[in-house]
Amino acid sequence: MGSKSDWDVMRQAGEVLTKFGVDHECRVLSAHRTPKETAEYVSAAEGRGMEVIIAAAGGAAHLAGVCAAHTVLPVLGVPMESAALKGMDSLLSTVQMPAGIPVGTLAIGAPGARNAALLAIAILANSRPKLRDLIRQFRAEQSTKVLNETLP
Ligand code: RP5
Repeated sequence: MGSKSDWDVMRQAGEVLTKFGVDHECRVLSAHRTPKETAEYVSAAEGRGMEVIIAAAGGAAHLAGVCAAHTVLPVLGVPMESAALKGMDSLLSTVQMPAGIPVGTLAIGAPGARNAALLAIAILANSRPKLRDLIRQFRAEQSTKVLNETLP
């Protein structure tokens, strides 16, 4: 994520990955404030065995695009909600990538954080049948919870 101020939201992505037993690491790296370190980290990711990168940033949110420019791993972008423009700035600057360098952009804020983790898990599940079973189990539990809702 681009700033520690993103952590309260992005910790939810980590919680989902942990729930599914997916190894991951969380770092603060900024496209603007630490451009060299960001490029180095992402360039080394594939060699370190990483398979998916989730990049979250707010405002002029260039982090996911910069990550995607430095790796051929799938990059999932999470636009953080911003004070000034409620995350519309983050959304547009994450999603509007030029053809040739894709970023899979999720929803603004917490739903995007959680779904980025779930989408990363779905990507990993292509080669891990046990993870796919866990996704099915998660969906079934989610459906049951909705169907059992009671209203006052
Ligand atoms: C972005 O600027 C970060 O991803 C964060 O969402 C936003 C504000 O950062 P701080 O000023 O709170 O560090 O780079």
